[in-house]
Parts: sequence; C-alpha cells; structure tokens
Amino acid sequence: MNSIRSRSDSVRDFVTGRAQFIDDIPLPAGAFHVALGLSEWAHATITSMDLSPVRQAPGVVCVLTAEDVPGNNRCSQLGDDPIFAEQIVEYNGQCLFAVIARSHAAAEHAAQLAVITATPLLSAISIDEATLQQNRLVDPLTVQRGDMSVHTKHQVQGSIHLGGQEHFYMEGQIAAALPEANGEMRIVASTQHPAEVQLLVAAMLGCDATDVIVQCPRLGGGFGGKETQATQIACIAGLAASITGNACKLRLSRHDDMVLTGKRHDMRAHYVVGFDRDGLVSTLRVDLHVRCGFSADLSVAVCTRALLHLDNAYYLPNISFTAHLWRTNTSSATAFRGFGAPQALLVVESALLHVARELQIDSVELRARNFYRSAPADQTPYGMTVTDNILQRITTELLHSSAYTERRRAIALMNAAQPAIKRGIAFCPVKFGISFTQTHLNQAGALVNIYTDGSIQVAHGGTEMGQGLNEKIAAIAARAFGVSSQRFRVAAADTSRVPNASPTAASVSSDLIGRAVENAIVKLRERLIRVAALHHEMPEELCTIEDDCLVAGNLHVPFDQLVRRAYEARVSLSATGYYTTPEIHFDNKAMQGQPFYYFVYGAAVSEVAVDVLTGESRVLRVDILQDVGHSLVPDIDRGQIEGGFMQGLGWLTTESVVWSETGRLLTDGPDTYKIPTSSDMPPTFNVQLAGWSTNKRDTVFLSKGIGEPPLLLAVSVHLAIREAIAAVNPAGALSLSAPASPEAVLHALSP
Ligand code: MTE
Ligand code: LUZ
Ligand code: MOS
Repeated sequence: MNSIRSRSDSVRDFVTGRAQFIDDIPLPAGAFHVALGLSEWAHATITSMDLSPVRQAPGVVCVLTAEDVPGNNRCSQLGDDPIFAEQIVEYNGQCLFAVIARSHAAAEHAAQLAVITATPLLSAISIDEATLQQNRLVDPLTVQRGDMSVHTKHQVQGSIHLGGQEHFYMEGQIAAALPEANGEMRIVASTQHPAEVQLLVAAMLGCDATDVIVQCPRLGGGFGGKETQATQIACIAGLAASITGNACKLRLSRHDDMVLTGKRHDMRAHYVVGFDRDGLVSTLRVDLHVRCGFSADLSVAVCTRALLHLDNAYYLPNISFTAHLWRTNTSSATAFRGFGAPQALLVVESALLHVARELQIDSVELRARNFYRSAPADQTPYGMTVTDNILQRITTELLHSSAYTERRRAIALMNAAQPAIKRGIAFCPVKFGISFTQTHLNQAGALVNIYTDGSIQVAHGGTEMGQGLNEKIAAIAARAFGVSSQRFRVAAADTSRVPNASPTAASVSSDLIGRAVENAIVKLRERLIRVAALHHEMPEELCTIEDDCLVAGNLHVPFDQLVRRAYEARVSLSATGYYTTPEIHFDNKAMQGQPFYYFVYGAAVSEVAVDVLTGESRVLRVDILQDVGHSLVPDIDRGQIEGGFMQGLGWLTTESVVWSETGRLLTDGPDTYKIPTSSDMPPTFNVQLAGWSTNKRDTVFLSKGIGEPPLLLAVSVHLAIREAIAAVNPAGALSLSAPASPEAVLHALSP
C-alpha cells in the first residue's frame, strides 16, 4: 500500500522544502490579507484614533476595530484578553486595529499610517515596579509542608534572576479564514488548541461552535506559544472573512509576532535553605516573583507547575514555596516548553549548589544524598508519593559513562594552570511530572475509520508541530490493530472530526491520544473478529489479527478480505475512542493531591569553557541519560531530547528578552535576539535512552511523554558555567543570572 504516512513523508518534505505550511496553502482567487496596528504605549488612554490615512492607502479594503466585533471582543476564556484594545491600552505592542487589503504588502504598509493620540497612565514594566505598585494579578500561590521553624545547623540564602524566552517558532503566528457557501466559517490556523479557537471565534462572531470549523494541518513549531495565543490571530482573520465575505489571511511579520505575543515567564527568585553538616536539606523557603504581563492567560497554571517542581528530585521535609504573580504592562507571558518547571529547577539547583559550596561537598554527592528515597522520604510537598524514582540508577550510569569524576579532577588541574580560560563540569538530575495540573484537561478522543479497501484513517484532536505525534500515533495504531503502519493515514486536526480536544501540550499527547486511538481500535478489532468467527465457525478466542491477516488456526485471511466481509455483513467499520487519565486529582486551592500520573526522569553532565576576559562561554561536551519508558519511536524521542536540550541551552545562555524602561520590546528580531544555531551544538553530544526503563503506570505500551522534560537538562550548562566562574570568584558564581550572557558572566566574575 502506498498511502501517505505522517512522519516518514513529513521528514522528506521538510528536507526538500516541499512541506506545506499555512502560508503555502493556495487561497481562493481574490483573497484578502490582514495586518495589525499595534500600540506604541505601555499603558495609556487612547484619546483619538484617526484611521482615514489607513483606509485611503492603496489596496486597502477596510479597517477593523473593537466596534466591528459583532459578539465578544475577547480571545481568552478568562475574558481579560481583548481582541482589539478598547479605550485603554495595556502594553506596547497590543493590537488596536486590523487592516484588510488586497495584498500582504499593502496591508502591512497601511497599518503604519494611523494617527493615534493617547494620554499615558502609570505603568509597571519590571517586576520591581509591579511590586512597588502592589500590582498583583491574583493572590500569591503557596505550597507548604512541615515546620519552617525547626532549628538547622546551617542556613544560606540567595537571589537569582531568570530571564524570559521568545518561542521563535520557525512558522510565525498565522491563520486563514474561509467563509463557506453554507454559512460555516472555516478557519485554518497554526494553533495548538483548535477547539479553543473554535469556541472563541464563535463567541467573537456571535454564532455557535457548530458554525465554525477549525483545522490545523501542521505547525512549524508551537513550543507553548500557540497554546492560547494563536486564538487572537484566528479571531481577527475570522472577523475579516465574516465582514468581507471573502477568504482572509493574517500572517504576522516576525517583528509583530515578537511584540504582540507573550513569552516564557521571567522571574526573580529568593531562597533560604537550612541544612545539616552532611548537607541534608531540612528547610527550604522559596519566593518566586513572576512577571505575568497584562493579563492572566496561563500564568496561574504556569506558576502552579513551577511550585510543583521546586522539589525537583529531592525530599525536602519542611518547605514553604510561594509564587507572587505580578501584573505588568508587557505582553502576556504564556506557556513555554516546561511551563514554569525549568525556572523552578534552576532555583532549587542554585540553592543546592550554594549548600555544596558552603560545606565544600561535591555537588553530585550532595544531590544524591537528598534524592527521594523510600518512605517517608518519598513524599512530595504537595502530598503525592513518588513511587517510580529511578534517579539512583540513572545517576550511577551517567556518572560512569561520562567519566564525571576523572574529568572533574582533570578540570581542577587545568584551571589551576590556565588563567584565562576556566572550565566547569556539572551534573543535573530532572524529575518532571506528566499530566495537566488542571485535571479536567486530561482527556482525549479519537475517530478511526476503516475503508473497504482496507486502508485506515485515524483522526484525533491533537496537533502535529514537529514533535512526531502523528508518527507515534501511527505506530501505536499499527501495534494495537496487528496491521502494518503503512495502512494508516493520520488526519490533520479538525474540530468537526474530533470535538472538544484539549490543547496539544504538557507532553501528554501520545499518552492521551494514543490510548484513545487504541480504545477505538479495540472496538473495531472485536467487531472484525466476531465477523470472522461467525464466518469460519471458529470460537472468537481462537481468532486474532496479526501481520495484516486474520489468523484462526491454520487459516490466514488477508486484512482487506476480512474488511470486505465485515462490510458485506453490514458491520460498522468506524469507531470512536476515548480516554481519561485515571487516579489523578488535584485541589488547586490547597495545592495538594496527585496531580501527575507519573514522572519522567533524566540527567545530564555538561562541560563548558569560560573566557574570563570576555565572559564568553562554550559548551564542550554533554552527556544525557534520559528515561522515556518503553520508547514508541526511538528516533523521535532522541530528536525531542536533543532539540529540547538545545532550546533550554538557548534560554540559559544566549537568549535575552529585554524591554526598555517605557515598555518597548528591544529584542524584537533575530538581529537582537539570539537563538542557538547548529554551530552551538556541543561538539560531543552523547544522548542515551534508558533502555531498561519502563512505566509503572498503565500507559500506552508503557511509554512516557518526552516533549518537555529534556529542556530542563540544560540547567546543567548553567551550573557548569558557575563551576568555571567559581574557579575565579566562588561568591559571584552563586548569583549568576540567566541567561549567562557574557555581561552576566563578567558581572559574576568581578569580585
Ligand atoms: N517539538 C517540536 N519539534 N516542535 C514543538 O513545537 N513543542 C514542545 C514539545 N516538542 C514542540 C516540540 C512542547 S511545548 C510540548 S508540550 C510537546 O512537544 C507537545 O507535544 P506532545 O504532547 O506530543 O509531547
Ligand atoms: N498547559 C496547561 C501545560 O494548561 N497545563 C499544564 O499543566 C501544562 N503543563 C505543561 C505544559 N503546558
Ligand atoms: Mo507545551 S509548553 O505544554 O505547549
């Protein structure tokens, strides 16, 4: 069979440049293009908006503002994200109006011609300003356990600043809207959450969800940046199409994408850690001060996941973790791979580094002493028992395969002899919780259709963004059915095929969707076997499907024939599947429960060289040992580990998000914002899957989610840079901020 498969075909298409993204899809002749007019004030009352120069510009069809929205002028379920700002603008870059024109260039040109006046209001750009103004988004979130007043022999404290991160997906935010002859509005969008786009486009148009169909063929990367914030783009394209009755496309320029949409949450963190002579941590207090931007978006969920990862791999008997969510006049910080957990990890690992330095204990030894162990040292601060910890074995194997101890010794000698270039080596373990912490999101549906030629279509509500979901789903479907993966075509996400899907996020998609697809396939398999058993007068227990055949005793019937027989016997060849994660529950107020179905574990050892004269650093070697349970598709998992690590490396070394004091984003293009390139890959990069690992939970073929956890491994690089700095200035190394830019490194080096 020669059907198109998901990844095998995508890979070829990516490499040859033939893969179609939304901007490549031909639109009906005469389609219009949309561009946005953005605020230049961080916080202001708009006093006048003269759009006549925009309307009169060549090629312009019309201009849209809040007044043109027939329904709800909101693009978030919480309701605090206007599609178009009304009287007040809340950040520099916020959308004020949209221009519809006959060409993309005409729309972009006209969008610059508005004459707007405004009266500035008091603004809070930085976390410090928001703190001074007590500009809280919500009350602080806290997780607490034990007694923080217990006496500890030693105590140290410190502060660290962690920067944000721009998603820099290759395909920027884009949506096309096509009014259908029957009155439906079809939206083709680069979104991780088609179902939410459907709901909010319908609310915006003042129609029902059944009147809107959202499709997502693929994304050229999402990384969390299209979990909620693709919705505004789709709403504006939908409004333009509804008002003009014509197909309309909105593709943001990279500049507009960067200033309009939110990024990873940056934070200022403070820790106080109490410990005994052996380095066993007894108390840990952490305060996270978080820049959330102008609206709530996913900030509460992000901060919740941050608090639930401040323990990382360690049993910390007495803790008090607080997140302060500050509202600022900047774009609304949003989901980004790891969802608060990477920030939390850097904070707790900084605290442990501090303890190791204070006691002069090797930091690997110190970490291992504090690992989760057997009861009662298997209790997380949020009341969940860690039952699947494999970090001891991962640590032992990785230290051995990376020759950590020998290299550490050699580096100490090298540093003593070398004044200008200092090396550092560091180990970092990662434990990452899998499941949405909003328990209700842990559900998925699927639709499996067998056609009478024996080919099979699998539809699900997830989106393919390069993480290889569709290839994994095809592999799961083939295994569950007992037929070859060549038979399957995994359909593009479409809200009219599988409704009410959760966002493709939290690394759970292969778990949830895989099980939903399996559930549908079990039904179809049973039906086919019943048909065969009746036909061949065999007991059902003796019939099975394997290797593309029905097998019953000595009988082998090709799958196509079996399907044909079932069709003639008038048996349905279509089934839906559904899955919800069992056992999990979480009380978001008390911050207690079992929010995660299981944990994914991994560890990295990274070695860096730091030029103490320029502050530049370079990663020389990285060794990773990563748990993926039973890998569904090892090549994909390896790609996720390498890619996730590199994305984390960028966050912690070269990527700086900088706003001016007046709230203008200064890093608004690739010239000022530096993501890693292929030349930043560590020259030695050893990635091993822990092939012996399994999943103690009943996940699909005992696999584990892998999309986000490897990003956290890059914390080892930040720790290694601090080890190198410590060879010059031990105290400065502790407070190195992230990213470890040359400026930050020089600052940490200076006494
Ligand atoms: N990999 C690629 N190539 N592109 C992406 O956009 N997103 C990441 C991760 N890996 C992403 C990626 C994020 S943020 C998540 S949550 C997961 O993929 C989502 O997909 P999954 O649930 O199938 O793992
Ligand atoms: N999105 C979300 C996420 O809504 N809830 C989560 O818990 C989550 N975790 C990771 C990434 N995205
Ligand atoms: Mo990923 S941050 O859950 O989209």
